[in-house]
Amino acid sequence: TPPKTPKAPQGQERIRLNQVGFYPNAAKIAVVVGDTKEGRFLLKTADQGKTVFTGQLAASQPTELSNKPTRVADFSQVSALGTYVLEIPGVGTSYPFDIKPQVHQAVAAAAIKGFYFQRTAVDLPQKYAGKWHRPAGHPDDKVLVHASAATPQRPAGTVISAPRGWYDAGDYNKYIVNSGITMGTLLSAYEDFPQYYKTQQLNLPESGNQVPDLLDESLWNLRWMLAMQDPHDGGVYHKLTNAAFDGIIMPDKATSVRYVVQKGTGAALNFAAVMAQASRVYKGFSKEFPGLADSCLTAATKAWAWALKNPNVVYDQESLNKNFDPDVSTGAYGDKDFSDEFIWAAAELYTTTRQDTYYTAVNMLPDARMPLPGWPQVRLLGYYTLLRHKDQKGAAQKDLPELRKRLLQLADGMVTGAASGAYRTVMGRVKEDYIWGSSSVAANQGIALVQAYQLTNDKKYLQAALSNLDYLLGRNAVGYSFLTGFGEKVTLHPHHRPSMADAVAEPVPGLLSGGTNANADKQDKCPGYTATSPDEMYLDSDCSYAANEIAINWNAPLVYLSGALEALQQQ
Ligand code: 9MR
Repeated sequence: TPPKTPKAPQGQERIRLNQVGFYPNAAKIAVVVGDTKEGRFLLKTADQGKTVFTGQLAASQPTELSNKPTRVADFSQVSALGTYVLEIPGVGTSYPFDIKPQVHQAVAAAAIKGFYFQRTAVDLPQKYAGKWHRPAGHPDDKVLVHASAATPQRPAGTVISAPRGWYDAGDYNKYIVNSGITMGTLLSAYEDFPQYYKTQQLNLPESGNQVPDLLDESLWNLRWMLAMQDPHDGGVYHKLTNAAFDGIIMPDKATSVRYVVQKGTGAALNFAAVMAQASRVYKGFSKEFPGLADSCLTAATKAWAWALKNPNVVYDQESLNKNFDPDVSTGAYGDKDFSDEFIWAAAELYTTTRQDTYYTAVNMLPDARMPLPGWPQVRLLGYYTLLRHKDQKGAAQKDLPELRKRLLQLADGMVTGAASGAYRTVMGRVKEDYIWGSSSVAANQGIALVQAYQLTNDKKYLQAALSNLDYLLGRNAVGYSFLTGFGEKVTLHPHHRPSMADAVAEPVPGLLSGGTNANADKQDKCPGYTATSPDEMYLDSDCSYAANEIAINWNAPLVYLSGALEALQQQ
């Protein structure tokens, strides 16, 4: 039974900080929530309690959404390496944290390894998966074409094979739209920081080949995506799914019939964008993967052609269920506006092929908005790609100054916000940030800031990006680190079937909880929410699927943000 009255956070719970730690030469901030006297704070070594620094708590404004008093402990000037705690007389002592170079190296690695744990169709042996080893689930080598996807060449009930790929989230289905932004983000991490990823070691089965582990892992999903295209017409199935969600069982115990369902414009364009980018990226590894880059490009152009012919095929699960059997009740990812998917796919195809026709086929700058990326909104993925390849001659050149200006405006707004917010983070000052999967909002804001840094070399953007990694690892209104395996007050009970059904106490590591969600209590109705404001609507319970699920499109921007900060910190 849930507690009736919310317990006021005590002692160390009131001290909000990145529970992993800080780079020696970067900002180091903790925020104390609740009434606190002005006064000293002490930085002490964690093992011996030796005081290495004394500072004054600074007055700050109340938290934006819950109106709680705060004070700030800024110990940025400390750069001596070590493991420390922060002691605040009258409040308590913080969780321990490190000050050291490469302090987020393990975070960056675990965030990608998290994808390995989501692999379908393969055993995860102990050698790579440690105590979370498990037998293969969902081989997906005998998948039925659902009635909604029937064609003369592939009538309903046709058996196709589409193995591999990652489980989308806490459920066991595979969705093309959500794989789109996920793969785009991971491949972009590689395109922006190839040197960093060439040295990263993840202990994957493929580790040791000549390919960066990030690209080995991404290939697991890329190969599945390729199988989701109907070779007869170039269209792409929206998802590969059960009719209904599996129960809370291990993958190998989940053996319901699997379907590919209706083709759609969203799936085709996400697919085209990913395949075009993958063609560019994997071309560098044609010795290891002969023919792959060409296959990807062919697949991309076919999906693009399908989308031009079918520019507005929405995936509408309700009407699908009215017209076809069996009913499908799994995740919908039912976007209705494809203008941004057209922009993204055009940008990737143009960049890979250097053909202007892709660029000029689409209204690339329909308005001045710069919407933060999320699964239904991928416009900025296209803009990032155009700016990343800004030296490429062609039709985009005339627009680049404008795109650069807009991106820097977006980033400048974030920098200003971080400086003035109660938690000194970009994330979380307005309730609109606390959507389903808000952790990905924080991470995607961070990516926008890293892009701005790449264009300008201005460190203020990097600092603001780092503030959002601090948010994800504990400096937030609920004081949680949302990354399983990292921190002391950390997500322990994600809505994630393997973590719930296995016999291991700890959840699978390296998975990012969706995090605080203003409407989670109404959406999942899990008992136990005590929040009175949007920034506090989080519950570390495995029934809170609206605030505590994990998902590939949330892990991917964490991969990018943590990897980028690590890569750039080393420079
Ligand atoms: O991330 C999705 C979020 O934006 C939607 O509001 C929500 C409800 O439709 O669905 C989320 O995606 C879920 C998907 O539908 C099924 N797999 C789990 C995903 C994360 O919760």
